[in-house]
Amino acid sequence: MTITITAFESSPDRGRGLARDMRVRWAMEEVGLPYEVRLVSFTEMKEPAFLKLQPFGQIPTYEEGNLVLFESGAIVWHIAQTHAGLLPDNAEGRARAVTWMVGALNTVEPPILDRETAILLERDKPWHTERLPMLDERVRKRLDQLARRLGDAEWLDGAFSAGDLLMVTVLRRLATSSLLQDHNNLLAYIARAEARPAYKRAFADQLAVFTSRA
Ligand SMILES: N[C@@H](CCC(=O)N[C@@H](CS)C(=O)NCC(=O)O)C(=O)O
Repeated sequence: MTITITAFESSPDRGRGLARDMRVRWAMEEVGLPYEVRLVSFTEMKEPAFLKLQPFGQIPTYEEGNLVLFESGAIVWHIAQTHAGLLPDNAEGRARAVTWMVGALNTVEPPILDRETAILLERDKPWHTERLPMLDERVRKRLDQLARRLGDAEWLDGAFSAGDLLMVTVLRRLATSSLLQDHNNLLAYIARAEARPAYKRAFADQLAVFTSRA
């Protein structure tokens, strides 16, 4: 059955792989599933036909026959649950991997997104320069905690899992900031993930959308 996901027709990140279709593409590549991509414009994403797939008017979506999913974390979880390669075989290991998936999206990503939103959309506010150090500090705190837990390990809990996949996509949002520089183990963790053949294929595919239109 054909699986179709959606991605930006014109990605605001200019192909740096920060849009959330990257998570889904990477998961599909890790488990070796073929998929098609339907590119959507910002206008289309807010129209009724798209809102039937994704009530918030955002990418990515996932269609597999009658099954329609949204939320990148839920999509990655579905892929990981239905195909080997992204979750451990044993129940406890799977539960721990899911814990890291939720931790990435629920605990580490929010302060990173708050900071990103402030930089992108709130520069003209009178309180912007006062607020930014506080937002930086919140991100720093999470990075310190994560770096301490990761230590010298290769991945967060044993073998590479969907938890690492989501965590790395979250951390990559900080690539243009200096916040990761204090943590060589996090930088090495991201580099290890980016060296995976599945990551490289997914990255190249999302970049091709941008370069083919540039
Ligand atoms: N929590 C959602 C967030 C989806 C999201 O924010 N998508 C962005 C692209 S990465 C988007 O479509 N932004 C356009 C918009 O919100 O109008 C998920 O993980 O799928």
